[in-house]
Amino acid sequence: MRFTLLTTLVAFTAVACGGEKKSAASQAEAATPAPTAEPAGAVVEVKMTGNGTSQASFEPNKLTIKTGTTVRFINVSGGPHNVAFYGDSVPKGGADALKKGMPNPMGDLTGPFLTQPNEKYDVSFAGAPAGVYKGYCMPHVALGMHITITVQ
Ligand SMILES: [Cu+2]
Repeated sequence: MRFTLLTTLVAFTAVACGGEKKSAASQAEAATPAPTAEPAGAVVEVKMTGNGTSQASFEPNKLTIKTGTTVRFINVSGGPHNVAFYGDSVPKGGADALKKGMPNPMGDLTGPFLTQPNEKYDVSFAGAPAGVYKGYCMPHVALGMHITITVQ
């Protein structure tokens, strides 16, 4: 005996759940402007340059600083530029220090794009453990726009 069991019971249960309401108030916090006060410690300037097509670099692209120094990145030419650090390159505790020292991040250890001429971005190395911090510029990483910061 053969039984042909035909159970094509397709149940489309369209459950309309309208219970997720997100408050718009939480988005207002992101618009807080960065403080313009000068940093307390030493400031070292790094220029971000480029010709808009084939060349882009940090100048200098290697520097040695002391813990507590602020590195000021300046958009000189060929922007937009930014500075981001490789999380797996920094010494232990370095990522936590950078998270505090990098205002308005776009992502993990990733500074915002600088689009205006002479726009500046300060990265504070306050509390940063000694070691080597390797960074790059997101728009120009393919052009080799890297930086190595050694904290002593
Ligand atoms: Cu760049």
